[in-house]
Amino acid sequence: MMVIILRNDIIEILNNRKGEFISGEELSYLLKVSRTAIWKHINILRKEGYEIESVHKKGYRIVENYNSLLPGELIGRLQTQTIGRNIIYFESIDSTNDYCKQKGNDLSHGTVVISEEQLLGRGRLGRAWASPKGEGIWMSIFLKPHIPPLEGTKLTQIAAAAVCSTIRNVVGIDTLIKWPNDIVFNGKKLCGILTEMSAELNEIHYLIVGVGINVNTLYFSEEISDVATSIAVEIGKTVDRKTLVTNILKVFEELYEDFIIKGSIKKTIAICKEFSAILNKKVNIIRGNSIKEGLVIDITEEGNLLMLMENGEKEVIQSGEVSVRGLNGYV
Ligand code: BTX
Repeated sequence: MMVIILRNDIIEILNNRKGEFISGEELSYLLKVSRTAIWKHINILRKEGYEIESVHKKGYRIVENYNSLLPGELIGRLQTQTIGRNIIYFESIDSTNDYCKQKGNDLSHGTVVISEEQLLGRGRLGRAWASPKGEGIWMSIFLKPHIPPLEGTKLTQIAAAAVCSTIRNVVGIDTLIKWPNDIVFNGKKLCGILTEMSAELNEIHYLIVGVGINVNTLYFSEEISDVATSIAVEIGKTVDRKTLVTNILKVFEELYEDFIIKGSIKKTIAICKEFSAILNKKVNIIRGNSIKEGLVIDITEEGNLLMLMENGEKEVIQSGEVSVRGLNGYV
């Protein structure tokens, strides 16, 4: 652990004085370790993906890595207390949610696992989630909330509210939330959320909120090109993923604390309603082989859908196993 802290400190110093060379001697003085130790850790940081120049008699200088989500690039911009204060980064992994599951309680609350690509990214019900290298945000937030397991689905609503409002604020496009777990724009999917948990009947061991956002992807495979879009496709230019990640985590933490500490999900539900893609619309509710049509009349304080069904009866729909489709296509 100490060595990781030391490497984070090296990155912080180099980042704070970007463009400047800092001698090995100064780093060794500031961090109270030998120059050889500094040199050793600089080499490890390079292997992790940081671009650090070294020039004889001048020292070390970090090269801005605009395209990466390396922890050292994120930590300095984070404005959270706990969420994302520990970031585990991969260039490539099967699935960030699976990594969290494998590590389970070894991870600390608030840890964020992030990867440049996922080889086996997953959606709900065993569906695949395309996660091409460097093009999106593929991350999992690991949490240990003291709430009843049935309340766990509210974390999906919190994440959806955080992602949707952040994209609106940072990028300026009118994204909408397609209950329960997608963020859409122009009827296509920009982001999907997969919440999974390990729990007993009345206690959550841990909960994983997986968030996949298509940020700079320009081409989608044929299978998903009808349903998928990205921020870059929609606005015609690439977007800095770091700004998005750090802002999403900030809003997520605010809404999460409202829920866990103050016991209030009101703000989250208000966002989910304000930016809902399906409120006051007719949709099909698909559960296995059954399809039912109805009008969405509310999103309840519990985060469920209140529907007026074709037979005139009102029905509360919980997220779990249902898919929601617009009558003419995806939304
Ligand atoms: P979902 O089941 O609602 O959506 C999956 C469906 O979305 C697929 O069947 C396909 O049609 C479509 N799809 C696949 N890839 C994409 C994409 N990149 N963009 C838009 N549509 C797509 C949504 O599940 C939940 C996705 C969560 C992904 C995150 S990424 C980090 C974490 N790790 C992991 O393995 N999953 C989560």
